[in-house]
Amino acid sequence: MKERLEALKNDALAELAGVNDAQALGDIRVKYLGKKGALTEILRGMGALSAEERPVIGQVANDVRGAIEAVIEEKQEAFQRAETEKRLAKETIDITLPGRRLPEGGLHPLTKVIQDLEDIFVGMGYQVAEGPEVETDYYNFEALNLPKNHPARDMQDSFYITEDILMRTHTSPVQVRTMLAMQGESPVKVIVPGKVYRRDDDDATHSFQFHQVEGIVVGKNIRMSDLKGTLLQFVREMFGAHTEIRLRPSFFPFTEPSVEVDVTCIKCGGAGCRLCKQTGWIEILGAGMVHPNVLEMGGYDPKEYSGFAFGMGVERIAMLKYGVDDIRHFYNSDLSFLKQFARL
Ligand code: FA5
Repeated sequence: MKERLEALKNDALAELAGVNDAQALGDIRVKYLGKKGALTEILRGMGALSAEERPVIGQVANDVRGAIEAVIEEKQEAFQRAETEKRLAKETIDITLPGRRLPEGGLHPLTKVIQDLEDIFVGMGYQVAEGPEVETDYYNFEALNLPKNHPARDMQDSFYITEDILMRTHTSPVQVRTMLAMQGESPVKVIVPGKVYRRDDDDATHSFQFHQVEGIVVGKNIRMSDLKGTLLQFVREMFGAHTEIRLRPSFFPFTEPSVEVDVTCIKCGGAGCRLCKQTGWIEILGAGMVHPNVLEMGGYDPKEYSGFAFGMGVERIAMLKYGVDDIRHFYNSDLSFLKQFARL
């Protein structure tokens, strides 16, 4: 039996010497040491041995198993090492190559302008609020002193969802919403950025969906000069310290008096150019003193409180600030356009 075991060992080692892949190694392990392998087969005959012989043969069998296993293990490690080396050689990184720039995102110019606007007004003590884009006829028009069939409704044609629900045409509905939320507390000092919708021309300066920022201040002794000072401060922070403003009389049903506000032309500084149609001024927003009816609908007694409000088109501000000549650039998702703003 001892000879058979020695012979098995020699066979196994001879076979192992010629092996050069992991698969063949596994096969040899099964063939010689597996449950149905050659070694088990021989050891089945142990029962026939005498009590003295059994431990001796047992020892030999263990030695044979140990010797075969040692070679298998050694070979396995060698295969693994070779495999790792092959992989490392394949994955070698040339650290002398220049780095590859990862694609870098940036904020959309309209987002940037809205953030700038918020920073400026928060710096003046305003809070930032929001309102629904799907609005009731009441807040969008009636609470703003625009009863049904009022001719001024024609200035803001809208997309209706039902007779009484529409996509808001401006951010002004948040004026009364804000006043009601403040429940008579003062001062109210809020700006409201957001999307608005109009059935309007689709051209270089008009879109059916655009952004506005509304501002509303209500308190005691709020005057037109406060509105003017606030807007002057705003345009100087937005467009530069030398910017001037001009207030022209206008009409909005929800403010009285109402004004259109112009800034000195960003391009020519007021001298006159094509952008400002040789006037030196560019209109940027509508504003005025909150109409007494609107104050009342917001729960503020117009005999005690007064206020101002303004509403500007964000696209208009962005076009002026960045010299963009067509509003549609903002919506086309053209990366070569948008990338210019990524690092501003
Ligand atoms: C209003 O929407 C008033 N709610 C503003 C207001 C608020 C007045 C508070 C008084 C007090 P107007 O319709 O003029 O006003 O629009 C304001 C700005 O939105 C315009 O100056 C313009 O910059 C922008 N705007 C208007 N229509 C469009 C459009 N179709 N596409 C892009 N921007 C537009």
